[in-house]
Amino acid sequence: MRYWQNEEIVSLDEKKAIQSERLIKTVNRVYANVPFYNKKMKELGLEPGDIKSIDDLKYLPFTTKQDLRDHYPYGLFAAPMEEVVRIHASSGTTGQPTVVGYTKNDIRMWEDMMARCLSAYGVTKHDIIQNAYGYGLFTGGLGVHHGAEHLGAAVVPISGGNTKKQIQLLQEFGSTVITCTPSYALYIGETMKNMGIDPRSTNLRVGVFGAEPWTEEMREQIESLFGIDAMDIYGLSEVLGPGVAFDCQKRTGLHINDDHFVPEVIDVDTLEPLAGGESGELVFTMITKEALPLLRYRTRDITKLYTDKCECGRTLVRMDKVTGRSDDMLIIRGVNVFPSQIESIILKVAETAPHYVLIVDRINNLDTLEVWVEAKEGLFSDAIKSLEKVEKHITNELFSLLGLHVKVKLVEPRTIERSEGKAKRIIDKRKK
Ligand code: DLL
Repeated sequence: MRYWQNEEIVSLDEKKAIQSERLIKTVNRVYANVPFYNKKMKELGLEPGDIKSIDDLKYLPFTTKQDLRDHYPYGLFAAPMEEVVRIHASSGTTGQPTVVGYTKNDIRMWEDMMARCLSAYGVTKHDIIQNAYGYGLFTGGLGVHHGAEHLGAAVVPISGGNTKKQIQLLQEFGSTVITCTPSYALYIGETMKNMGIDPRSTNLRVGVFGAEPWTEEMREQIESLFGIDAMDIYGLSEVLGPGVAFDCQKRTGLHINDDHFVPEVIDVDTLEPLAGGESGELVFTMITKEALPLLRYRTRDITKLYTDKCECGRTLVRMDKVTGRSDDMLIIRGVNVFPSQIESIILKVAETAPHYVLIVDRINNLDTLEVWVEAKEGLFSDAIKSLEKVEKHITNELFSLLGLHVKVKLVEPRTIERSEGKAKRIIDKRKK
């Protein structure tokens, strides 16, 4: 078993001591340097000295994406601009982008966290990493890049898109690792097949996939498509970028780098922290960042935490694979539906391809949900009957999972838009 750092395996007591010391430092830092936190803490009647250990985390104020927007662009920074060496931003489908900053030490910590993830996946300095996450304001490209170099691997900074070139380099550069969104990996594999190239014929052995929710069924499809290990990487720009949490070889949830990012899962209604194993919104407190150490940042990602020991030996707490964001959750006639639930059904159906989109509308004041999913080659040339049979099968499966009647429509191969980054799975016609 390969660990990058000793912090991954410290005892829980040691961990608590490290977290407590770092939290106290951070609280002092934001109280002194960020007027927003100074005001919030005073409103709660809190002084930095009241926070004595990590157990006091629950008394601190929450931070939301809206708070970042209200202080756009640099209002929540806790370091002076002369110490900030990098700025990223998340595009945000609605409203202003969210701007995040890093000092030199922050960048060093980020490199370390990324190297931790890569070594847990079994990547070493002998690997050639084709980095197909987008370079730019998005944290994916540069985040993975620096971590890969720090590990000592050779990184090919191709960025996202340019699929033919990706395939050419996969073949000619002998890349052993690919890093991109899971939906883009599927697209690359599909394009290879269309070009008559066997996706299993390259030197690839590991894929590092994240930046969007993906199911275990999707993992199996990608693994068998390329003949690789498909590993999960989780992160968000407000906390760091890629490198917040990672799959180990045991695959029993993602290890959170909790010596830097302390997680909580809260009940979205009461905002009270939940016990391990209970599902709620993931919240992070960044205890080592200098430029943007947010207190109790509400991610909107829905997951559970596991505190029992992992067989890999790491004592880093684990979280369930993130299968949805609270803002991706559709409420259809009162039933909560996550796109990942639908994905898990569709990907089990042999006659369909793993490309789908959900179309939500409101007709006569009633919410409707249609699932458009691509049929595999050949199904359309068969009798209409077999199309109907597959549609009916998926409808029934979805009904037994969700208790909801969903209209399923099989569409011709290659008619659903492919993604080179984060896939867009939902078209909500109610939001015009
Ligand atoms: O997506 C950072 C990243 C880049 C992670 C490359 C992994 C790989 P944002 O653009 O700020 O940052 O989007 C963060 O994406 O809150 C989740 O909803 C979702 N997300 C990220 N990784 C995963 C994952 C990057 N492995 C948002 N599984 C997060 C599920 C994920 N959802």
